Amino acid sequence: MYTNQFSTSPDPENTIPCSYNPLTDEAEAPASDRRSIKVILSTLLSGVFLLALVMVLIGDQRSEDPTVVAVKGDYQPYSSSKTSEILKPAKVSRGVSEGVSEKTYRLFSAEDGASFPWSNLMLSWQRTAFHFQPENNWMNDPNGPLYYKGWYHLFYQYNPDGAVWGNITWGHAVSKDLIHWLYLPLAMIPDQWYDINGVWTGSATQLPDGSIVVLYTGSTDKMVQVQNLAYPADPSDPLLLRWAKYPGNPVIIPPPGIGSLDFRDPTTAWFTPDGKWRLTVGSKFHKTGISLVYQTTNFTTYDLVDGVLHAVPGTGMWECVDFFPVSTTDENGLDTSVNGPGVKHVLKASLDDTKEDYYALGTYYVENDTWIPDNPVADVGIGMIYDYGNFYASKTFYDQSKQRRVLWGWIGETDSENADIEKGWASVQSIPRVVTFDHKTRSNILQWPVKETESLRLSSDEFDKVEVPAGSVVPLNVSTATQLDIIAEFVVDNASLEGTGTIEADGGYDCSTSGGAAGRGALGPFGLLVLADKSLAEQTPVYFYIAKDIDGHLKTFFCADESRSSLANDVGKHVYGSLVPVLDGEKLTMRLLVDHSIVESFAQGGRTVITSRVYPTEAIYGAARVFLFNNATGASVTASLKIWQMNSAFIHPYSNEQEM
Ligand code: DQQ
Repeated sequence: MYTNQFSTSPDPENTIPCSYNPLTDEAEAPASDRRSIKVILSTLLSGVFLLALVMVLIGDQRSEDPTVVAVKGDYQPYSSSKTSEILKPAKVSRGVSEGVSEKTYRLFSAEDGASFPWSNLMLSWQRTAFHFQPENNWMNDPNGPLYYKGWYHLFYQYNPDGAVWGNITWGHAVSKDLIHWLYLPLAMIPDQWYDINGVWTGSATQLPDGSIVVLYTGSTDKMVQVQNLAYPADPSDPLLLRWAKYPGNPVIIPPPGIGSLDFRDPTTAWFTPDGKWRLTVGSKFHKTGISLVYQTTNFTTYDLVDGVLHAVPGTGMWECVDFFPVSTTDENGLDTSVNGPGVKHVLKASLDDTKEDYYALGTYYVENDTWIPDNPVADVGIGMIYDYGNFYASKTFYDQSKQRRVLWGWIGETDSENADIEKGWASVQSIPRVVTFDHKTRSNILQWPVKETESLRLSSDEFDKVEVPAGSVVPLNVSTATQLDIIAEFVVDNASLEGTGTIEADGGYDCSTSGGAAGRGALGPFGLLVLADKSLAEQTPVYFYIAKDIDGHLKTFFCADESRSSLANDVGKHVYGSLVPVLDGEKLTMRLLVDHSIVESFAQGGRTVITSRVYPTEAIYGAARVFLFNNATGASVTASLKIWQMNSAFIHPYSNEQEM
């Protein structure tokens, strides 16, 4: 039976049964005092420690490389006087030698030539108005989201010292509605040997009596990844301002054969019929991504379950695994412990190698703690991605107050690190999205901005059945265009869809390799240009492309093209997207949330989602515009839209005097 009694002094009964082994002893640690995973896995895993050591060595060599700029705390702000200098390309790595995915995009600017002369005006415009971001400094993964005593809590990976990854603590904010936020004091800082190199990603579990436990990864004094337990120091405080770390930490250490740099990000726990809680931790053996399962009755002692929840060869390290049920019979979200008829389980892994959040739907077999994908061809890491744009390390939680499952993801930067330092912040969280099973396709999830987003809608403009002929751009007259919620519906004329004149062998279309919105096909691309200036020198197209095979079969793609999003030469510009299922009788629909430098785009009710991170230099403030476009050669399109101006969210520090 579960108990939630964590004493503040270590209880010998409840502490882990073996002492912590430092990194150098790891390879030789006798297995006798720990449970081993399946024999076959143990064999496969034995090489991982060596690999981890090699990674550490590579990391060390990097810091001696004269082309590497080691930036730790002492940052040189980007100054406009330097803008005309030819900057030598420089590499920098943050996180990799510590054993997490790369946390920097680029240090300086253009790889060839002068950096772009960013002005303060341009940089300040980039700050978002209704996405969550800290007041300043660096943020990455969302951590431990939960609803408690009337408040939504969001914790996040945060560097209180600067706008780059490092010194990772848990930032903390609360909200009544997932939109307006109050910044609270830091929840947990790296101050113990078992997390001194970082209070990394973790999850919260709410127990049936309403109490909360948090498990998070600590990077130890020896940079070993261990799992630690924390809990509210004062559970009567709805703001959960003070957190206690369990004195017996770490509660889980890397098992034999698992690399000490490859063991992180515990999930929310779920309760199983045998009276035990289970949770999973991401890892890898060689190039196979895996999720290990632990069971516990008290959250202080854990047993490694034989085997793995799931493994997919070739997918590399699995970070930030998330595992939760969805209902196949109704729209409600489900508590993490729910299983049985009418339930499928989503398994999501954030792929360290590609920085993408892959998921698949499948069945969880509690009797042997395995999860089997519905469609092995679209397994985790090789099939569907939550968001084809800039969105990583995501996490869901069950909102018991509204019976829904809510997803957050980290939207990172793709400008230069120097620009981030200059503007004083880096990264944003996505709009919280409700996740449901797609009852129509039955093969994917749907993501949709939480209903509360609509509370920010101000005035709106409606455009009914606007003709957008092949090869045209149509301006839409909206007052300002930097904070928008857009709903658009597109109808392609039937003659083009059915006619033989539009047949092309482009069934193998791919958003990323297609030449973007400028690449013309018979039936696409068509859609919206947002964050565009009057001359269209800057524009971010979000669009559909219908590909028609020689057999007349149609496939629809949903894409976003950043390649002309900025005149600056020192920002990332990608074309993202994927196939979007469109069922018989459905219209083509998209919803876009435009918030300064972020565009979150949802197609067909959230079947395919793309987040764009863009850095316009001209299409900012009052100069930003919206257009319809149709770059198809053989199809006329009619578009109907409703465009709301969006208010700014109230996101401020909490003060004690504040009325809560
Ligand atoms: N971020 C955390 C890790 C996690 C990674 C460190 C994913 O726990 O694996 O900041 O972005």
